Amino acid sequence: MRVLLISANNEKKPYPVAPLGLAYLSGALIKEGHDVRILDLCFVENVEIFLNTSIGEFSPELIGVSIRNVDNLTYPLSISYLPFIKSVTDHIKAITDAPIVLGGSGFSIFPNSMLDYLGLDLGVIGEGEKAIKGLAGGEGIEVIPNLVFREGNGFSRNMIEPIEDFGRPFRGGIDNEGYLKWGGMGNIQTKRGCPFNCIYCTYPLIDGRKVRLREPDDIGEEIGRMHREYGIDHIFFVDDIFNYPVEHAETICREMIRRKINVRWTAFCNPAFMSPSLFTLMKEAGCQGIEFGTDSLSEHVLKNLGKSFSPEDVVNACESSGKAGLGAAHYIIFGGPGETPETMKETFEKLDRLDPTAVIAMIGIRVYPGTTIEAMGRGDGLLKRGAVIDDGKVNDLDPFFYLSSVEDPTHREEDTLIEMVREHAISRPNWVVPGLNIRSGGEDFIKLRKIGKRGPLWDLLKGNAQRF
Ligand code: B12
Ligand code: SF4
Repeated sequence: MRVLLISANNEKKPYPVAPLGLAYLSGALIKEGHDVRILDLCFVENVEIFLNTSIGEFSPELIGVSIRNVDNLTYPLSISYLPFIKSVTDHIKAITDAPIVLGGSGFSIFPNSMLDYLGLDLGVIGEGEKAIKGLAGGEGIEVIPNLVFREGNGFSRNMIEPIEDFGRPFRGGIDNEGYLKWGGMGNIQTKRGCPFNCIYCTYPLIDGRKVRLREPDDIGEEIGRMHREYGIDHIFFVDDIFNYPVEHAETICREMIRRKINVRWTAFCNPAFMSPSLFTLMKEAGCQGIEFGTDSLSEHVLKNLGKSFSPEDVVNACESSGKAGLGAAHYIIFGGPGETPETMKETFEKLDRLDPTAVIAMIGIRVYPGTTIEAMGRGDGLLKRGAVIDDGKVNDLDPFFYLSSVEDPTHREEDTLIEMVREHAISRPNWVVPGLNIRSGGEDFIKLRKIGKRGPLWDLLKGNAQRF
């Protein structure tokens, strides 16, 4: 069957991200003998003309649309990507009768609301390989795993089946050169699933709770090929947590060292699972810097967020990365349950002492359906609305943020927290606050990309803050 896979993501910050999910689907479909093409809208200027020409030439029998980002998770500067995505699916509907199936991480968080908003009938929740093969192979809708479809006035969902062997992505349909040119990093996955229960997180809902590991040898082979075949010399490990289980991460590093793979790389790590040998191995294997999902340095707030580590774990991880010669960026969330001026000051002071390469501070927590914080936020009346989607309804597609009332007699409740973050961040060159537009972009950002600076820009922050 002729299957057209469309990536509807055109966000280029912090850098453009190649549609790895579609590369996985392509790999699975090609193996079954299907004729597959990827249409990536990331660098396209006139989307309608591009869709007309590509759909006209290929005459697809099935169209899959990948929805990665729904909004930018940022408050108060909240952006929704949905109006653009709707313009894409509306146009596809207008020019072809081929069935359309939605999928992707963004779609999987809100399947029913998204199908309603886009006026479509069929989608896949979570991992898409089995489902897309089933649809392309003509299997009946009721037996295909992970499917959600319109039935009567509502939707039906089939069982979610975790995939044990998720195969290899086929990258030949992606404009790898374009991504490199615009500063992107090649993306690679070493596992799927996260077993933890942080109260706001969607990752276990998207990837499942069961951790499934890939063979380190296979990962080394894939990185080698990405480098040889496409010149990819910067990569991002897209795993929810790269260093869990820690032995797996260590073996991957050893494999990269053994193969003498010359790429620079970055990954999300959990401060609790860093071993002394992992820091050294990561450095030797080409790691440029670690992104820690630190969230807070207050014991009280970390506990309320359901985190699996303590402030001491963060301090140790940060100090050890420095000693190993690795950069470290800490993602911090202000305004979670139990946040007060005192817990904020505790986080500020500890971060000042640690002085990491970068601190990326978010204000408020984007509330997603199916997470623990959703129920808490509605109960506490602490939800603030971000970007407004103009569809005449308020539902979970509208970005809502949990923001604790941090009280202070001289400010309005909401302003206190924002002002405290602004005052602290503005004078610290290693702080980025996307929600307040503090060092999160600018002209120099674009210039650096144009002259070929790849990978994260946070590693340039120290000593260069005036550029951002
Ligand atoms: C790694 C990651 C990043 C890295 C990417 C690095 C890189 N070079 O790739 C970085 C840190 C740069 C990043 C940035 C952002 N990210 Co991010 N990121 C992730 C993460 C953890 C993994 C994504 C991934 O690659 N997964 C692996 C691939 C193989 O899986 P997949 O794409 O989901 O595809 C599978 C299925 O979804 C499905 N599928 C996919 N497409 C389709 C299509 C069809 C038709 C079908 C049937 C199935 C299907 O099948 C695939 C194979 O099983 C996810 C969370 C998560 N666990 O998914 C968030 C996530 C995708 N990010 C998110 C967001 C919002 C962002 C940012 C906008 C944040 C910001 N303000 O900067 C930016 C946008 C960047 C951009 N240019 O688009 C959100 C998106 C949802 C939402 N809330 O809008 C997620 C889901 C996190 C969340 N909070 O819930 N991100
Ligand atoms: S925040 Fe990290 S550890 Fe917690 S559930 Fe999400 S992916 Fe897992």
